[in-house]
Amino acid sequence: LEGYSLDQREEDGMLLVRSPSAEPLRMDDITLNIAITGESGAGKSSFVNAFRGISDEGEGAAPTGIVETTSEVTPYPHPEYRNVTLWDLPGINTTKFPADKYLKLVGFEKFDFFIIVSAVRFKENDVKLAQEIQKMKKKFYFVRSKIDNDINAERRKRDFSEERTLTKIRDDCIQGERPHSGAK
Ligand SMILES: Nc1nc2c(ncn2[C@@H]2O[C@H](COP(=O)(O)OP(=O)(O)O)[C@@H](O)[C@H]2O)c(=O)[nH]1
Ligand SMILES: [Mg+2]
Repeated sequence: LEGYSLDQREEDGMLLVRSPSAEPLRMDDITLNIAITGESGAGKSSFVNAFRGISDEGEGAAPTGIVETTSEVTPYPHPEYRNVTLWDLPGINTTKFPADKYLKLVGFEKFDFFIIVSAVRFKENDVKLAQEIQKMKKKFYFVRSKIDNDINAERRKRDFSEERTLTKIRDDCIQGERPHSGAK
């Protein structure tokens, strides 16, 4: 948001977005529907819970687990920003939701943008989905999950460096996002 400024109102902590010229825009007048997507087991539901600041066992938490737990599109309101809703989507590689029909089946129109979660790199299914999202003139962000597992696995190596491991993971994700790579 170039030229815009953010102000926090003292009385209630509400964020006000001030456009360069016009009246301030109240953050709670804008509804945001964020779709959380990715392969089954990637950590979508865990991400939803983390984003909402609740534990996986907390009241109203999105169910998480080692088997696919989400077969419906489920809304989770943000506890603080009432206008923000996170939508926990089904895994993209499940037979019930083949990649080419996925966006239609989940009702993509209602989402403002997508967050694609992956526990590895930006894989074939993610690339396909990202392309479909772009075709629908929507935006996506990529979130790499389970970094803690990778760090722990690498830690055993003699020349271990957390910094280097993180850089490697980051580069690998960026590489996967480029067209023609990874999308065989
Ligand atoms: N170590 C670790 N485990 C995670 C992370 N995110 C998710 N998991 C675990 O991975 C499994 C699948 O997560 P879930 O959120 O249910 O994946 P979903 O199928 O994409 O919704 C669960 O056992 C989670 O506890 C993470 O960042 N680190
Ligand atoms: Mg899930």
